[in-house]
Amino acid sequence: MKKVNILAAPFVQEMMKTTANLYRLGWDERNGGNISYRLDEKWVQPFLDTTNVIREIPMIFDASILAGKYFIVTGSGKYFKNVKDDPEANLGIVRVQENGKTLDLLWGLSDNAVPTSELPAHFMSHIARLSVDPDNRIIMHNHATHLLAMSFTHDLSEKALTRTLWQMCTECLVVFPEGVSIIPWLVPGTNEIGEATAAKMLETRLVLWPQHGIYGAGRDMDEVFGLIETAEKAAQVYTYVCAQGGVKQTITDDNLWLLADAFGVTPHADYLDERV
Ligand code: 2HA
Ligand code: ZN
Repeated sequence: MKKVNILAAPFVQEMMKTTANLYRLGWDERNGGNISYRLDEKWVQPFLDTTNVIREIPMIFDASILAGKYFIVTGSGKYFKNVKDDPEANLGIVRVQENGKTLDLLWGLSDNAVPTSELPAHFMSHIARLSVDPDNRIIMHNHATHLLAMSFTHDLSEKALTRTLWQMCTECLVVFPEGVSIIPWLVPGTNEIGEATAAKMLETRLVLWPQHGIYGAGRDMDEVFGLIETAEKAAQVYTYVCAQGGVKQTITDDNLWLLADAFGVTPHADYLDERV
C-alpha cells in the first residue's frame, strides 16, 4: 500500500511545532533540550513500512520493558531551532528491539545521527511513568530559564520549592498537585541521572535538575508543555517578586486547601499546614 508522506503525520507536526515554540521561549539554546514521544504502531503504519529498518542503534542500558514500542525522538546534538526546517535530520522514529539494548531506526536521524544523549533518562522515565500511568506518552527536557535560576537561589528541599511555586500563581496547585521533585546535580547523559530522574517520576511529573533544567512527563504534548510552562511561569513570577523586594502577602495554606477542594485535586501529603 502506498504510504502517506510522514511530514503530514500529526506526531511529526507536533514535534515540529513544539520544538519551535520551546526555542522561541528561550529554553532550548544550541542543542539544549530533548523530547521523546511514544507512538502507537497503528499511528506509524500509514506513513512507514515498519518492516523496513534503516539502521540499528545500540543503547547503553536495558530498555526491554519498552520492547516493541515506537518513539519519535529529538536527535543528539541537534538544535530545536532547526527541527522545523529539516525534521528528517533532527528527529527520528525508533522501535525498541526485543533485547532492549538496540533500537531499530525507521525514519529520520539522517547522516548517521543518533537519538538524544539523554535517552537513558527519557526511557527510564517512560518506564517509571507507564508503571503509574499507562497513558503517559511524552517525556520532555528543557532549560526553562527561571526554574534553572531558582535552583541557584532557592532552598532545594522538594517541599520548600513546591510550596513557593504553588504560592506564585493560583493555578499551580491545580496543575501539579503532586509537587516538583528534585535530584542531586549529576552528569547529564548518564544512566545514573536516568535512574535518579526515573525514581522521582514515580511520584511527580516534574523533576528539577539543579543548575541544568527541568524534566516533565505527560499524556500528550499539551499536558507536558502546559505543566512545564506553568511551573516556569511561577518561577518567573518568583524572580520578579524577589526583584521587587520580596513577598509581602501570599496565597495562604487555607487558600490552597480551598483551591484543592474546588478543583478536586489532592495536594502532596505534608506539603500544606493542617486545615483550620
Ligand atoms: O540535549 O539538554 O541535557 C542536550 C541537553 C542535555
Ligand atoms: Zn539539558
